[in-house]
Amino acid sequence: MKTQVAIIGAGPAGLLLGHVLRAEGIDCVVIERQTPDYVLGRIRAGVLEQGIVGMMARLGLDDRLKAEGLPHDGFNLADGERLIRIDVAALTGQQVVVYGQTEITRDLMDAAAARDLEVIYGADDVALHDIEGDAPFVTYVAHGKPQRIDARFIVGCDGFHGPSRQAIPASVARHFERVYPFGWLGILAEVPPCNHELIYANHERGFALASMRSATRSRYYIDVPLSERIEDWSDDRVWDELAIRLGPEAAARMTRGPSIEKSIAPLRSYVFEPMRHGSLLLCGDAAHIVPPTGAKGLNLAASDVHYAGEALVRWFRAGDGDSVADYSDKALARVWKSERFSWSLTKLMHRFPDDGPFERRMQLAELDYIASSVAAQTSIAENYVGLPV
Ligand code: RFL
Ligand code: PHB
Repeated sequence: MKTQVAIIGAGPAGLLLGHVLRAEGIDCVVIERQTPDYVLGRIRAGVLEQGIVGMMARLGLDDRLKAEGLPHDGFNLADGERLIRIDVAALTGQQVVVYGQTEITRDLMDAAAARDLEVIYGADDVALHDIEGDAPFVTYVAHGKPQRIDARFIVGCDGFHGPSRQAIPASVARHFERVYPFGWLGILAEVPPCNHELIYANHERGFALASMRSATRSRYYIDVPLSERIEDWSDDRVWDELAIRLGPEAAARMTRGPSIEKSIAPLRSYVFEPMRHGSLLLCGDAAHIVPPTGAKGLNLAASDVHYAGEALVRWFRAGDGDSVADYSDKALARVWKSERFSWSLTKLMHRFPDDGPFERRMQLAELDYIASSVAAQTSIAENYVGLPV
């Protein structure tokens, strides 16, 4: 098979890029290892910046997002005693939208056939070849048979564990990484949220986040040591811990219920440079990971897709090679700022095993400063709604 752009991975980054390119009349094929149900079974992000909301609108794929997404004017930081509200709308003139990554992925998936976007699911042994030349190709195995797709560009949207990043030679690769000594235990339940806006809490006993998917579905997280096993966390134990960490006010309004999903995700900050090598571009988690504090991962994947889409459209329309050459620097400038925000909010809101009373006082002093300073709140708010693309 021959195409203009071969996209590896049908997560949100790969599907969004596929739609962006098809809307411009560029041929592309998306190659995914898993089945559609498996991809939709991964419960992840929940908070959308205006950037991805605008992209879905420009594609004409935002009917459900407009109907079901929950616009939020602010969110709260809690220090164990009080809620510090960050009035995002008043401070920036913008909102964020609470709408699950699963729903975005479903919207993109459902529209693929009608937009003539081909997505191949169940592709095994995906491998990239000749990425340094101008005729790269992808091989994979489908139903036991070897397959090959020739393309002008390959875009790796295959997440942190995919093969695309590995295809870039070690001689040009640079890795920047911080692994955190805890993970987030997440629980999804068919119960109304305890608060109409998100609460990120830093309690003596650790971090907690109250989030939601709808008026009847809640998403909560607590941080746990990496040594914890999910089997040791009954639903009751999770609810008890949430009630303590979120504080009495939220606990009084918290409705408990059986978990629909419960899992522990490790936290990591990671950046790979460069994000382009030869005819291969990387987008999303394939190139970088942020800890989920601040809700930047999916949004960063969308801004990469914006830059990559723009560069590829210029290349195919006008033969403009500079835009592809500049992709990595342009994307990385935004990536590093999101990395900084996610890392600083993670440091502010979590207890690290080596922290003593001094570090605790530093966190409380910073939270107190934020509570009293419009300048500090503005800085947090403008990062939370998303820096300009
Ligand atoms: P994905 O979603 O990992 O998709 C990659 C796709 O590539 C496929 N793949 C392959 N396909 C072919 N061949 C191979 N060999 C392949 N290997 C992998 C995979 O099957 C998959 O379908 O990456 P993408 O598209 O870059 O999207 C990134 C986002 O998923 C991620 O950044 C966010 O989920 C992060 N994140 C959050 N981001 C936000 O913006 N807001 C949030 O509120 C938020 N909350 C979160 C999060 C991530 C979390 N976890 C579990 C890490 C909360 C959590 C708990
Ligand atoms: C979520 O609802 O899953 C969520 C919300 C905010 C975050 C991370 C995850 O920072």
